[in-house]
This record gives sequence, structure tokens and C-alpha cells, in this order.
Amino acid sequence: MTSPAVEANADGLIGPTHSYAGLSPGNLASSLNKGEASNPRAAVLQGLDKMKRLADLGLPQYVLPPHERPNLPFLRSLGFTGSDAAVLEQAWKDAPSFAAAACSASPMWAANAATVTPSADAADGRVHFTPANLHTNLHRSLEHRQTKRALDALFPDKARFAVHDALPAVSHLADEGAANHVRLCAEHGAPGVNMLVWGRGAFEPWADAFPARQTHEASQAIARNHGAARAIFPRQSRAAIAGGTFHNDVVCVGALETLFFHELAFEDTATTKAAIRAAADGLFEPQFVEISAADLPLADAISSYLFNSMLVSLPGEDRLTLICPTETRDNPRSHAVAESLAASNGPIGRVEYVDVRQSMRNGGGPACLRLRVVLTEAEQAAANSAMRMTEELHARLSIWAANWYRDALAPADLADPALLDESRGALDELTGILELGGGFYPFQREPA
Ligand code: SUG
Repeated sequence: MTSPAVEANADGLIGPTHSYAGLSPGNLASSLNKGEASNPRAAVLQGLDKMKRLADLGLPQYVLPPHERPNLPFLRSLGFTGSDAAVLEQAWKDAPSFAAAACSASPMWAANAATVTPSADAADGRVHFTPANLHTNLHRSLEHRQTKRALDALFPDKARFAVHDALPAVSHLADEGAANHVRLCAEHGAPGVNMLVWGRGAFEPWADAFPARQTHEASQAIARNHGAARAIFPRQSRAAIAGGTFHNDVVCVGALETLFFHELAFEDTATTKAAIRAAADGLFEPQFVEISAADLPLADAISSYLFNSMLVSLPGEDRLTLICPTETRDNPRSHAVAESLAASNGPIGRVEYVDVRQSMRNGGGPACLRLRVVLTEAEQAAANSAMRMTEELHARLSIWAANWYRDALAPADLADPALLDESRGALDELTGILELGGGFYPFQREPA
């Protein structure tokens, strides 16, 4: 039986240490912009405006709080001791790469927070989440415990929500979360097809220049743990990874019956389509919108992030809306593809653009910033309402950000102990605003 449900979004609120540290090999924007000064205040406001835009369009929108950065517990675990300022100073002197990793605001990219299975597809009828271990990159591997805490705060009702631990943090089970998951269905509350896309096998030798961040076995383990029905496991194309496609969501996005993707997204497109059709048999007819490399070379797809868009079904509209980054509009080829979609009679009826430039310069487009969570009305009612974006929360967080966030951050500023104090001050206030509960952040807890 189908229960009415919507696809809600939970976006990562961008943290006060947002910076360009070149931490992600294979993510071309991250490498290209290494060492540039950032603007954390503009970044968080861009993210907040995107959240409000989606809420205004009628989709439930939630806020996932930033993590504590610089990550002092991580630096202390490496043997740095003394006052917080002394730890920071020594770490930057003796282990600058670890210090940089400890400062990254990367939890903003909530598409990598977890893989989600809606209750309509889960064997036990609950919504399942597995925080991604993000094993491939040091800075991102520091996220999953706090991510679990945030998901527990947002979805506290254990009768309706199951928040698992991340998979064991080993290369064999490297997992990047929902960035490699696409769900297709007739309507959100109906049974869906779960595509879990992977880049390499757990025991496959991998000597390519850029890492494959998701293993087949990690995807399979998540589907098993969630009791996910109709799970299929297409392989990401090696050529796409070599070209800078560090997650499948850089070249592919889906919603309802529609899969919108680049010709080079999958290792074997024909087999992938056949697997989707077979899994969808009797439920819905999949619609494939495939863009050829002749119309849009892979390099343009990656630099403009056409596919890292949010493909959403808006209340009262028959066709889907594609919410692209402004970089898509600025790239003539991507812009032409986007506009021709809207002009056609296909499943995508409208294209809109959002400015998330601060995040884009680290390889994070509109789709990277959000975790999709299909929720029934009862599940929405069971979520933490203080974390739901409203007109009031948007206003309050905009003022909060203006009070706490810097409007310029050079790489050397990450070592400034005053930034640690500002960051903790901001997070302490946020804990109250979002009703996250006592001891949500490590700095709020008694030392062990
Ligand atoms: O994991 N960038 C992120 C971007 C994640 C985008 N997410 C999705 N495609 N879903 C990453 O590569 C760069 C940080 C730096 O270089 O400072 C970074 O972590």
C-alpha cells in the first residue's frame, strides 16, 4: 500500500572554517582552488538561502549542524597536548596536513552524510540511515560519528527511524553515502528501485590516478543492513572517475521515474538500464534522459555541474524542476542542454539556478549540499521540528551567521586560536537554536 510521502531535504549548514585546502584528490575544483581565500559568511548565507528557496517551493527542509572544527579531539588523539592554543600551534608546525584536515568544514556536503532507505523500501518499515565512513579522504573520515549524532537529533524516534553506525572504516568498505545512491519510483511513498553505484571492488587492485571512493561491497552491505528492496548495483565508469567524477552525483541525478545522466556515467549503460527496467517491472516505466558526450563533453559536465542539480517534484506541478548551480548557466554548452530540456516535452519542465559558489569552488554543488529523505506525514511529525527550516529560522540563522562568521579566511587564519573560540561560540549558540541537546559537541562534554 502506498502512503503519501514527500522527498524532504536535510542540508549541511556550512561551518565557520569553510576553506579551500585542496584536500580531495580527484575532485578537480578542490585541487584547483587550493590556497585561495574563502568567505565563510557568504558561504553559509548562500546555503541558508538555498534551504529557504526549497522550503518556499513547498518541500520540507531540515538543517544539519556543522561539526566542531578545528577538530581538537582528533589533534589530541595524535599526541598533541597542552592548552587548545598549544595543540593548534604544535599541530600546524609538526603536522600541517593533519591540521588542515582537522579544520575542514566538509560536513556541509550532506549528500555524503549517509545513505537513506525510505520506509516504503525497508523490510521493517522504518527509515534507515547509514552514516558514510568517508574512508578515502582523511578530512572526511572524521565526520561519521558526529553525523550519527546529528541524525539521531533530527530523527529521534527509534520506532520510526534506524540510524546505524558507519561501516567499518577500511578501504574494502569505503562508502560515500547518498552521493552514490539514486532512488526511482512512481511516487515517493510507493516502492522504489534503489540504485547503489560503486567504483571498485573491495579486493580489486586500483592504480588509477584518482581514487574510486565507493566499493561494491560497501553498497551491498548497506542494502543488506537496511533491508532495502529492489537494490541494484551499477558500476560507475572508470573513464568518469579518471575525468574527475569523484561521486556518481556529479554525472547523474534521478527523481520519480526519471534518470538524468551523462553518457559516460556508467561502465555499461545498456546493462544499467536493463537492470533498472527489470527492478521497476510492474511498478513504473523508467524514463531515461541521457546526455551524449557530443552534446556535453564530460569536462563541461564536471566544471559546470549540470548533473549535480536537485531534480525535484514540486507540489501541484506535473513535470520535474531541475535546480542547477549558476555555473551551469555560465557554461554555454551546459546552459544549452538545460534550456533544451525545459523546452522539450520530456519529464523535466523547468530549470532554476541557485548561487552556491563558495561551495562549488570545493566541488560541492546544490545536490552535494543536501541529503534526500523521503518522509511520510507521520515521519515528518516525528522529526525534530526545531531543525526544520522556516521563515523565522532562516532569519535567525542569518543573523547568527553574520554575528559569528568571518567574511574572509586565508589558509594561515586556520591556525588562529581566535577562530577556534569563534567557532565554538557559534556552535554553542546553535545548539540552543536547533535544540540539539546537552553535550552535542565534544567541547560541550566533560573530558573523558
Ligand atoms: O568530498 N570536497 C568534497 C566535495 C563533496 C561533494 N559532494 C558530492 N558530490 N556529493 C569532497 O571531495 C574539498 C575540501 C578542500 O579541499 O578543502 C572537499 O572535501
